[in-house]
Order: sequence, then C-alpha cells, then structure tokens
Amino acid sequence: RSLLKGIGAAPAAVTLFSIPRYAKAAEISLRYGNNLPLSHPLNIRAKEAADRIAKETNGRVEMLIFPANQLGGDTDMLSQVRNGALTFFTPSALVIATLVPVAAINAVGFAFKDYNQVWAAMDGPVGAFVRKAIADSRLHALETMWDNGFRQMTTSGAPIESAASMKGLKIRVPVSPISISMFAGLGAAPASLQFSEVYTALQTKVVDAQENPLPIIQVAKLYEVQSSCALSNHIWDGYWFIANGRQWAGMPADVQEIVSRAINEAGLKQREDIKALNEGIQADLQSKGLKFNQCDTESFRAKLRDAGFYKEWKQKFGPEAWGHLESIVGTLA
Ligand code: X2X
Repeated sequence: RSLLKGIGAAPAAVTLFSIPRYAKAAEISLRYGNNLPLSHPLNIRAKEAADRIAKETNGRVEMLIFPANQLGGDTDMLSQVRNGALTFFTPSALVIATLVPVAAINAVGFAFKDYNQVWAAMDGPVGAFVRKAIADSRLHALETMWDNGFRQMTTSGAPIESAASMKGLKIRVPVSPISISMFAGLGAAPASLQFSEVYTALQTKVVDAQENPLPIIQVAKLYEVQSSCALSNHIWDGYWFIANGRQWAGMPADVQEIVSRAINEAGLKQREDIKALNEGIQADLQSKGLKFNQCDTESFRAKLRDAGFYKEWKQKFGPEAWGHLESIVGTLA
C-alpha cells in the first residue's frame, strides 16, 4: 500500500483494484471442451464446477471451458483430449464409441424403459464396465455420467409414425457406428455428421431428419429447421466426462480429489436440470412451431429384430457387457 503513496494517479489504483479474486495466477490450467451451446445445463453446471475448483484450490487450479465446438467438432476434440491439447472433453457415449466400442452399450435401441433403469445401469455395472474400457484407452472417465437424454426423431417432411415412415429417410446421426447400424436396419438412409454441422445440414436439406433429446433441439434451435417430432425415445444417451490419462495421473492427489468431487457433483445436478427441463419443454417447442406425435415403437423394435440388429450388437459388445445391461433391463434380444 505504501508503494502507492506518491503515485497518486488513478490508473495505478485501477490496476491494483482490478486484480481478480485470486491473487496468484493459476498454477494448473485445465482445458475442457464440449459441443453444446452455453445455455445447455451441461455448460451451466460445468461453469459452476469450474468456479468451485478455483475456490477450493485458492486459485491454484483453473478450468477453462471451450463450449459450442469452439475447438472443433467431436472428432477433433476426441483427438485433442487423447493428445493432451485438452484435459477434459465430454463426448456422448455414441461418439466415444468410435474409440471405445463398448461405450455404445447404453445406446442399444429401446433398451431402457425409464431413468430408474438408466441410472441403475450407468451408476452400476454397465457404467463400471465402460469406464474400465475407457481407462484401457489411456483416458480417465469420471464416475458420474452426465445426461443428454432420450433421443427423439424430428423431420422437415411427413411425420414419422412407424417403422414404415423410415424408408429411405435421409436422417443425420452422430459420428456413431451403432446409430448408423440402427437407422440402416430401420430402412432409413442415415448420414454421420458432427453436431457442429447439424443445423446447416437441416437448413440446406442435405438431410431431412435428425434425432436428439428435446433439450438439444431447444438450445440448438433445431425447431427452426424441422417441422415435426416423433416421441420415439429410441436411444438413451449420456456424456462421459473424460480426462487425458497422463494429465489426470499427473495431478496432485488433493487437486484430483477436489476436481473429481466438483465435476461429479455438478453432474448429479445436471441430471436434475434435464429432468426439470423435460417437464415443460414439449409445450415450449410446440409454441415455437414444432408439432409432436406419438409413434408405434413396437414396429421399430420388430423391424430391428428382423434386421438382426440385436443379435449383431449382442455379439459385438460381448456376453459380459450385454449381461450387465440385461441384468438391469431384462432380456433384450
Ligand atoms: O451430436 C449430437 O447429436 C449430440 C449433441 O446429441 C451428441 O453429442 C451425440
């Protein structure tokens, strides 16, 4: 303070008093990238986790968030978290499955009846099995999976009412082998595109349809370029919060503990956000012009069974992973 005496001029004082909350610059910068707009609960809760990490480490650790595909699409961010350019990335299970195939186990069509089954599986044996497989790829998956939601189908063409509506439908799916397999099995013409490309692809009619949970349709404004939504609940999808393995292992134990607690607890809150959001979201999307219809999900299942979809993926995932899933949801194939 005494140093300031005699300087007197405002600029010095301004500099002094605009120092951020934490006196020292962070010693550890964690870089986290994701594919969702800032208004999605995933980003809102991740920001809270970042604030908590800074606070609980007295500013020693900062988590910088790069939302909304700022650093590229899913495939780019997956490379970045593998090579260490990113510390954290939240790929959907569908997307990390391009690297860790068994991670798509939660995306078996029509497997889950409700969220009780989802969390019993993902906080239980299915999630544990997948996290181990992720670790084998030199990535660390935090315990709590974040919610994306039950995926629904939207189109700019005729409403999707049953499996017959799928014939030849140009539908965008994520960069995800099981999604391609499922929609091909349903008779559609699926195309893999990163999420960063979806709005434009729908707008320019490169594809006519897409499938995503309602909160994504809302925050990414897909209702502007789609006219109807079939409530199919065909896949439950979530985000794994993954870390570069070397960076994770290199973190001091106390930091690791603070970071994992902050992120895991934020993830639990994020699940509640999605649940709350789901309550009024249909009405909101309807008011924005999206028409909703029920669809004949039994016709979808039957078509998938006939196409050999369940048999094929049971074999791909292997008896152990499949057994964990069936221990929660009952016999599938
Ligand atoms: O790309 C998608 O459709 C999204 C946003 O749901 C995923 O991250 C898989």
